[in-house]
Amino acid sequence: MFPQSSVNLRSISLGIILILLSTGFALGQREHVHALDSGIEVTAGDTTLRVEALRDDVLRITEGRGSQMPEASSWAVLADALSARVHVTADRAPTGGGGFHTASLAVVISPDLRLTIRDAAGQVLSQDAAPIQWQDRGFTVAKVKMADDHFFGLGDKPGPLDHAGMSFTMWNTDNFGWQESTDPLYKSIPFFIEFHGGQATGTLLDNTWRTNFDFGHSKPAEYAFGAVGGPATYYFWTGPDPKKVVETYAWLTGKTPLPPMWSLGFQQSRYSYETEAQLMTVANRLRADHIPADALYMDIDYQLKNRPFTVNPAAYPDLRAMMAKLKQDRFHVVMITDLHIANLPNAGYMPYDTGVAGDEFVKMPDGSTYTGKVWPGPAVFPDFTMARVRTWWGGLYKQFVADGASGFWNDMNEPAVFTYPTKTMPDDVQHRIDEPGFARRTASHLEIHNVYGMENSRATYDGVLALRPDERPFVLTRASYAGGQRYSATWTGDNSSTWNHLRMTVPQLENLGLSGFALSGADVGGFAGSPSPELLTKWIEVAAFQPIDRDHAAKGTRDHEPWVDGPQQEAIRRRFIEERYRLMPYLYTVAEEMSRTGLPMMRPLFLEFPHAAKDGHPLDNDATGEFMVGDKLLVAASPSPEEVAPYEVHLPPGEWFNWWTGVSLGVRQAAAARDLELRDAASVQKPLMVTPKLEDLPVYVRAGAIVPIAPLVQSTDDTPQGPLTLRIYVPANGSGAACEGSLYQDDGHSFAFRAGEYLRMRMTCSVGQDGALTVHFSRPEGTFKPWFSELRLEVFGFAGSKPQSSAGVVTAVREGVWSLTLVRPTAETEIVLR
Ligand code: NBV
Repeated sequence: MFPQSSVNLRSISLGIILILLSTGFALGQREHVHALDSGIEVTAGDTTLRVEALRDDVLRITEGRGSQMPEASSWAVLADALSARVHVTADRAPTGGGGFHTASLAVVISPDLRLTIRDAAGQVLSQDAAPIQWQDRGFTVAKVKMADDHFFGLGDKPGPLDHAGMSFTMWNTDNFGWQESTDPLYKSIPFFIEFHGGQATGTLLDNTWRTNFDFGHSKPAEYAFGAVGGPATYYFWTGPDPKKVVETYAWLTGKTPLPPMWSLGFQQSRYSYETEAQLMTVANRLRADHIPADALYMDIDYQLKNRPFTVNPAAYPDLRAMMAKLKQDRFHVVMITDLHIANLPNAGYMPYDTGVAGDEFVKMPDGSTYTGKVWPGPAVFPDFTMARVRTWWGGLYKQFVADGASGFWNDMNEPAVFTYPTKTMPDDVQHRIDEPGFARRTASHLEIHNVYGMENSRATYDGVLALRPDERPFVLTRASYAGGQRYSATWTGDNSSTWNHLRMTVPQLENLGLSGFALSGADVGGFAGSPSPELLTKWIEVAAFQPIDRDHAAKGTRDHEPWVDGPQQEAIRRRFIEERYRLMPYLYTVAEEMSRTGLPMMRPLFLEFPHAAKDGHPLDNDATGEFMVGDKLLVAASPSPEEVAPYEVHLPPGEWFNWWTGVSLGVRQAAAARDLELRDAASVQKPLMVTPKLEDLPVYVRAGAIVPIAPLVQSTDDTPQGPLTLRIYVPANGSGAACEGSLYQDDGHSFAFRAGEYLRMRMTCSVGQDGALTVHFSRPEGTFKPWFSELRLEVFGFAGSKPQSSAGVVTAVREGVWSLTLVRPTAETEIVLR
């Protein structure tokens, strides 16, 4: 299977010495090869390259200069993954260097330390274009790039979904009013997916310093990544299925925990609802106008002089009483808590006083506490890379948690600093590290900057969890690093109220989802500027299908709430928010899958359909406004939402139903190659043409899908009245056709699900030779008793006329759609319609 022959580890030393003598000298350098039980280490010149197999399909690659190899520590990679190793089989490298293989990968290191990685079939997955280049304290790793290589991931980078031909920097930056070409932004997620011909690999450059990525921008036939300092350590793995790549990234860096269900509801925010009266007016209007909503946000103006963890009593006189009222009205309140603690000695300001007493703040090299100007004026900054500082920070939430706040919002944690020219702390600020796997030491801000925000959100998550151990915390962070999804949801920061920003939400949230941040949103309506009525309406429509649906606006902009612009606009907006709530059983089921597998809720098409196009290109490159919600729904927003001309909708091969009408579009073929000539050929599928309308958003559902929906509620805290509906989309291809779906439910807020208090139902259906439709329910899992006692099946695409069932009365909903209501199955059950 592999090109190299396998040999006993011990017997290769003589061969290697001979090879060393012949090739090492020829290259003017001497190599040393050490076969390791789980990999190999080769030294040539002043560089050592070590490749270790953590799993058959996952490699850890480290390069060191001189005798120094970086410490095996990580802020991103979980301890279990970090210490995982599998045994490998050493291979003789005929021209020197060395190699090994596992069941899925073969590694060859050339005498000059170029690394080549192949899959089990011998296909090259990754090949160094040159040996590592060391520069000053930094390095660059360059790989061979193929013309049809596509690149995804890298967190919140704006611009097209596919990063091919572009280059990026990672340095967490507060970029108010960022645009499509702005780089860097708030987060550093140095992970990317390389995709070609339907197959994918993953690479995580686990380096917290300023890093850079170049996907054929400077050299079309190379892609490269590097850093200005820190370890040359990266992980490489194969899918080859792109979903598997994302799941393996989650194995390395962790998953988004199951969020409280309310955080999937509609969220209303503004910078700022300045008084309790204002906030209550918004809450009351949402209810009076029957716009479903779950969360309200309190931005910085609730505080006294912008001091974190204070409340301005003139603005919010009785927080606890207000929260209690809102809770009764089924609202959850999220409070902002910035990390810059006002530098306020002798003023009775608790966060400062306890922080100084406990030595919690970062310092300058001379030992003085670092002070920078932010919202409260001069401020000091917690040293979040120390466990005990995070515990202290977490304790600051005690009062707000006791008052009844449901979630917390960590803003400005790049960290943003106003006065310093770099808009952040000086490079030489000292951070103390106290973290398993790391030597206890101080590190400069250059090393810690990119993880500072993640450690802030970690402190918040852990702190709130400790204060309320039975509730799932909800934390929203602006800055983060790889792995930050373990602690927090995120949003895309200060976007703008423009059509282009609405369009950009799709690729940006998709890339965030691929990069672990499966629970992400963009400010609905745009933060900076004021959206036109039409822009706000369209944005509310699209965001109704995105993971976090939060309407937010900057100071000084016009109102953004769904009711502004009059009843016609409001009616459209309400209809889409209502659809989100009807879909909540599906969304929550998808969220649970996310928490278990790491797969994002919002997915690019290539993740579900890697082989959709004949030439292997990702379908998303043709269909830039389209995204999947879970694996069943496809939302086809306009790729240029400001235009009135019809746009192309590219559906992946197979049969699709219109979600709104339930009508099948028929079976579609594999998509065209990007080549226009081929595209016009009769054998390939032409895209659908859709004429945009303000009140419509095309949504399609895959044939074979079973999608659970619920009766409308105004808050996820409400109990839906009536049966849960399962929409069943029977494929047209007759007998043997199958469908499947599942439903996950639990109490929506606690950890009781871990003790088995959940409900999981799996459903399948099939069409028999006689045309009968059998719906099969496997035995429900878990002990949770859901709100519904009845199930309503709604069957689309069933060919039979006037079907009947022994399970109950089948009625026509409308032409071609049948319904049947039955008692919720508590054991394995089969229902037949014929
Ligand atoms: O806290 C105020 C804002 C907040 O509304 C926004 O969402 C953050 O991204 N914050 C930035 C600070 C001021 C921005 C101008």
